[in-house]
Amino acid sequence: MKKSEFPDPFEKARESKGYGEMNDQDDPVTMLLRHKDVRKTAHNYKTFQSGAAPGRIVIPSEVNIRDTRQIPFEVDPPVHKEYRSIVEPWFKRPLQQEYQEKLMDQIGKIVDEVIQEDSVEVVTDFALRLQSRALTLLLNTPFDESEKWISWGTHVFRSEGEALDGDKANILYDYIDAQIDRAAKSPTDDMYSVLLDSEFEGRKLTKEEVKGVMVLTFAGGRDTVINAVTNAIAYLAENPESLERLRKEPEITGKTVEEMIRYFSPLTQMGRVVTEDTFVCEHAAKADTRVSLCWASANRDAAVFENPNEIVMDRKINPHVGFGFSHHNCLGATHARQIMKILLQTLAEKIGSFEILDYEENIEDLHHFKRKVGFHSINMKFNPLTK
Ligand code: HEM
Ligand code: EMZ
Repeated sequence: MKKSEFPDPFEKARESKGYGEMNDQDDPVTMLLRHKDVRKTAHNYKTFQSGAAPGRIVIPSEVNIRDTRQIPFEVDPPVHKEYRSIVEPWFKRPLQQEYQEKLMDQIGKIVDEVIQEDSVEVVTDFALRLQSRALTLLLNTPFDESEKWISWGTHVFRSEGEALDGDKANILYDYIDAQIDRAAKSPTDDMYSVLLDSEFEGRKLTKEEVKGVMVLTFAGGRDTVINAVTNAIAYLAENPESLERLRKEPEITGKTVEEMIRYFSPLTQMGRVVTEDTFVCEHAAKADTRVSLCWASANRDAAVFENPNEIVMDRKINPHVGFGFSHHNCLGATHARQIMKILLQTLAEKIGSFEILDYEENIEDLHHFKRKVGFHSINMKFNPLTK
């Protein structure tokens, strides 16, 4: 099997019964595996809520390491809409040309930094660096802050062994608290200051609410982006004809980005808490238990996608749910899409070929399902394009 191949562990369960089951810290999860059910359930916030105890809809559950409610992720309509409309314009800034030019500059520099090296560990030396530097644009904070974020490693809540790590989480919480205090004392035009000055139902957002938005911005856009970037590079390394195609047909880049998000599905699933006894796929789901919307499985559903296990770079119709579905759809998607688009274009422009030297896969253990989400590490060589 190719190193950039990501098998679908859900196929059998999806086709036979439509759901899977997993245990997570004694709080079991019924996983919805079909595209249709995932979309329907994402809509139905009354029966399947996000606004449960902070951390509970995340799998693995973060209830033991987090009290702060992430906003707007862990609230339901109608209040979700109020919060979302406050933050939405800020998250659309990546559409601005100036933002894209800065991102292009950052990504061009990172490629130039690694192109001469004998061996590059893509997760840490490329993807984490790129993600952290790009985040300074989204937050509108000084570039040098990225050095600190890089030192935190790929996941802000998990240590290298993948276990949830409360001490590590506290580093992020303390950092964000300090940044909020700083912005409250002397505001700038960064995201903290803009949020502190925002109006919610006729009052300013509280520090705790601002913290909720900021923790989400740091946590939600971290390993997802890192895996998307790393997996895309691994794919191009093993499929040089695809790199060549991006060079010749740059107009398909947007479609290729969507297809990579579908195929890699960097966020496997997200939970909801059941508010009343109900059924999912003819399976009883009791009040106060959890279901999950398994984006990764929905994205391989053969009822919706032809050749679901292949990357079709210019796939015409692509209703993937890699960025979620319905009102909670990913706010960071504009930023993530720009990163991926500029990355693919920059690689096509500068790189002739890649060599994969060695690697260690990152396999998520979902009890009955084992899912490859990316790499713990992957050493590669980037060879320049000679014209
Ligand atoms: C929500 C995936 C990058 C911030 C979501 C959801 C998914 C997702 C599936 C829906 C969650 C749900 O319904 O409960 C991804 C993927 C990414 C990515 C695959 C990268 C390839 C980012 C980035 C940021 C971000 C870069 C910000 C820095 C958010 C926020 C929400 C969200 C704030 C919550 C929106 C709401 O509740 O209204 N993301 N995400 N994400 N994501 Fe992302
Ligand atoms: C949460 C989540 C957000 C969670 C949209 O997804 O991403 C996860 O990686 C974090 O651990 O806290 O932010």
